[in-house]
Formats: sequence, structure tokens, C-alpha cells
Amino acid sequence: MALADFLATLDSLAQEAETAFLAVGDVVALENARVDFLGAKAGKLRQVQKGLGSVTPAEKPAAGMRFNEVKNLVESAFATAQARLSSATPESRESVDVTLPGKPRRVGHLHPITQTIRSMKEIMGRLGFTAVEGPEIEDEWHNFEALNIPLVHPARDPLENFYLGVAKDPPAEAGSPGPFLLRSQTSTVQIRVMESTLPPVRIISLGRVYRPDTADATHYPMFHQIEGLLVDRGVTMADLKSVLRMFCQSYFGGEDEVHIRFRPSFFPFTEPSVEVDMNWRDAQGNAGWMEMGGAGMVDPNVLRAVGYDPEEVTGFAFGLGVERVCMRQHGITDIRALYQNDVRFLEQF
Ligand code: FA5
Repeated sequence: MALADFLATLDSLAQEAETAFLAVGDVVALENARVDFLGAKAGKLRQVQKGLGSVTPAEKPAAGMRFNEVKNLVESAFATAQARLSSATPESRESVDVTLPGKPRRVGHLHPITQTIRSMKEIMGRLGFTAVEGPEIEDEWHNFEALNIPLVHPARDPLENFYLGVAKDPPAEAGSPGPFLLRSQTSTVQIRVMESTLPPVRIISLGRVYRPDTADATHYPMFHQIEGLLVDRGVTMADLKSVLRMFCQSYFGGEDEVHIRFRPSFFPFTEPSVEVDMNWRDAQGNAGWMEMGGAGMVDPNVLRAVGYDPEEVTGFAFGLGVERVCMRQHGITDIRALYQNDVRFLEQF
């Protein structure tokens, strides 16, 4: 084929394609036109390309160049038609109605026990008590020995504690290594603080404690306690009662006057020791007493164990169950519900 003929064929193909793509009115016609002109096997461009083989070698560069120009032209006519059709059919475009309300995101909130702990810290902070932390893995010195709980005491029984090693004989001494156990009470923090601080001391400590108790409506093998300790000159049981009353009044009181009742009890690390009850009105309005935990005046033996002089200073300590307080506040009747992670339950608080 002569070069002139080849170029003329290309020109008329370009013309034809441009007209055809301009004329398509829907996507089906567009696709038909695409196959007609740009189809890989039998498209018109492909047919014309075959003519390239019959021009003379000297004419080939000019023929090839024009072929590529026409090919680009046909392809851009196709792209233009495609863009025209997609912008003309609104249903094919993604539409965003910015006036529609957004999808609400599910936001979590604090666990009821965390809420209780935070408000306890806040109330006790206002009464001048600083919150301190202690380790959950303890040695026997801090969990028992320094708290005046001797080796023969039933509270040290391996069946009553989560030991992490074999119990040791003779008894542990200050700073001696293991055997370790998961602390069974936050009273351990009293010792840690007094060992490292000179009186006066005014602290609270809140955290997890562990006991191999069978889980039931009011017991769980892991629970939380709030420990309070005040050591200074001339501290008395009256101070203990005032602080606990103010704490309970702030936490539960609202409009009501809160009363605190002490019942005689025994703890190795306090003398005298008491169980603390608070007056309480249940959901039906019936008045009663609710047990908060244990308390007492720090035993002189404990003061001596940490290097304090019991002739110089006295102190009170208390330990309350955080779960019990939280349950009373919200009317929760089974402690296990707090730890089943059922969002339908937890989201109520
Ligand atoms: C003590 O643990 C003492 N350390 C409290 C104390 C501190 C006395 C300072 C004197 C001075 P007790 O074993 O009674 O005491 O526990 C205190 C509170 O923890 C109980 O009143 C109860 O509210 C809570 N408690 C005890 N065992 C469990 C359990 N298994 N599950 C949930 N709460 C519990």
C-alpha cells in the first residue's frame, strides 16, 4: 500500500471514530463503539494497523508516527465520551447528602468499679489523704509478719492464700525474699508506706486483692479494697469514726444524715478492732445497717515493726470492700455480674 493511501485511511478512521464517540448516548452504545474501533482482535484500528506491513521500509517511520497519533486520538475520543456519560447519569455517581444526621459512634465508659474507686479517691483526697499504690505480688513480711500475723496464724494457711512458691520456715523477715503470694489485703501498703516514711502519715490505697474464696453473690476470688491509714500524735478512735462518717456521708449521703456504728471485732494488726457499719436505707425505704469493712487502732507491734515509737504516735487504719460499696450504691445483688463483662449490664452505670 502506498503511504498516501495509508494516511488517507487513517484520517478517515479518525474522523469516523470521533463522530461515532460523539454520537453515543448510553453505556451500551459506548461499549459497542469501543469494540468497533479499539477492539483488540477485530477493531478498525487493528485492521488499519495491518496495512503498516505493506508500506515500504523508507515510509514506515512516517506511517507509524501517524498511526500512533490516530490511535491516541481515538482513545481520547472514547475517554471523553465515557466521562460525558458518567457525569450525565446521576444514579451512577456516589452522592453524599451532607444534611443527613451522622451514624452515632458507640462510646464505652468506665467500669462501675473504676468509677467507685475514682470517687473514693476524690472524697478522701478532700479529707487530706494521699492515694498510694502497692504491689499485687507481695512477700510474707508485708502481707503477714509485719502486720502481726505470726507463722502459726490460720490466715497464712496455703488454702487461704494464692502462694506463688512454697511457704517458708522460719518466718520471713523485713526485706527477705519470697515466698511470694498475691496480696490478700491492701493492709500490706500500710507497712510499705510506714517503712519508707516518717510520721505523720495520711494515706489511702486502693487496689486488687486475691483470696481463694468460692465465688458467690457477695464473694469473688479477686476483689478490691480501699485501705486508709492515719498515724500522728494523739490519734484516737473518735478520729477514725469522724473520717469514716464524713467519707460515707460524701459517698452515699446526699440529703440524708449518715451514721457509723462500730462492732467489736479482731484483726491482728489493730487493737482495738472493729467492724464498721453504716446506716442504710434500701430501695424500699427500709432502714438498716450495712457492713463496710474492718478498722481499728494500729497495733503497737505493727508500729514497732516499721520502726515507729508507739509511745510517740498512734494511728488508725481501715479496710473496706470496694465491690460491696459499689453494689450497695447501684443496688447490684450479685458481685459476679461486675466481672462477666456483659455490656448490657455494664452500660447501665
Ligand atoms: C481485711 O481485709 C482487713 N485488712 C481490713 C482492715 C484494714 C482491718 C485495716 C483493720 C484495719 P476483711 O477480711 O474483713 O478485712 O475484708 C474487708 C472487706 O473486704 C470485707 O468487709 C468485705 O467487704 C470485703 N471482702 C472480703 N472478702 C471478699 C470477697 N471474697 N469478695 C468481695 N469482697 C470481699
